[in-house]
Amino acid sequence: MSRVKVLDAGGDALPMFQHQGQNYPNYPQTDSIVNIHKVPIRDDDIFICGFPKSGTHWVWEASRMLLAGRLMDDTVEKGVGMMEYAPHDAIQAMSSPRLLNTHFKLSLLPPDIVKKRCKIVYLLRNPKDVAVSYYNFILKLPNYNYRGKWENFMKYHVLGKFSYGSWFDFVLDWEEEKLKHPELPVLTLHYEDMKENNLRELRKLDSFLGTDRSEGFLSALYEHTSFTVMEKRKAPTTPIQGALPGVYRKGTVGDWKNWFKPEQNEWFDKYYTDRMEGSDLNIRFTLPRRATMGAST
Ligand code: PPS
Repeated sequence: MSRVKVLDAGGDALPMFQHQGQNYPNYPQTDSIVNIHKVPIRDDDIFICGFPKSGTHWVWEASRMLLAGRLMDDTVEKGVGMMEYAPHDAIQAMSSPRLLNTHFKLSLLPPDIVKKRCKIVYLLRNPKDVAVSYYNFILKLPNYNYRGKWENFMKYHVLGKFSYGSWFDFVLDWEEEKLKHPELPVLTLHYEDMKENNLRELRKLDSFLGTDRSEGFLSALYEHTSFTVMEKRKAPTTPIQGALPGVYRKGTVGDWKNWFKPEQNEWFDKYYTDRMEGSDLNIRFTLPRRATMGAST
């Protein structure tokens, strides 16, 4: 394990932490990455899992309010329960039921999650928007000083050279693990479905978590977790309060069209077809026009 500089295709460096052949973010303390598989798991732990930039903040926010049964106005972010980031003694000190989150593959997480059949909310988002979101996020990270160009970032990101590796390896690993463990309670949510009709998706989340909130509460939650409200509410107030810059960026489906040049798109589509052959995942890269009724704005 070591701190490394990973170069993009144009030679611009990204600082990362390397562990067991995989790159991770360059967090100030990295014990939580190295020891993630050792976190003691409780029967009633709830997990939100997804590749970075799949909507984790959004779903974490909705889930914690469903569990609490009230809307919250604080600037607390999901980092408090992020297994590879938060100090593990802090995670140990959390009261039950704990709402934990991670960008790790299931196969690298504590085996007790599967043994104890913990509830998992699994998030998916189309990998073109994920790449765009990740690139813009990294550009804004103050300690990264990354100035690389999109065209030098995209392919390397897709090929898995940067933090958390490849979206393809991640989703295929999860698909395989879910098939291996059909007994696991997993709710799969797609970012695109949430953008299309988040009230519908919140109802699914409510039912999965067993929180059984009223329609009135769900409508209020829908407003309270809309992009515009969250972006405003979570604005950084001090260097340690609120969201990291760039977390709440655009919150749309299809922004990739503003970034992918035709030849990049062609390369990507071919790569996607090759890698996803045999996968049953249905990923939507765009939404039909006017398909965003009930969507968060
Ligand atoms: S992280 O840092 O990996 O945990 O990021 P993550 O939270 O998974 O994903 C960040 C993207 O989610 C968008 N986002 C939202 N979209 C719609 N509605 C709400 N409320 C919302 N909250 C966050 C956020 O803007 C990032 O996407 P982009 O495309 O960059 O805007």
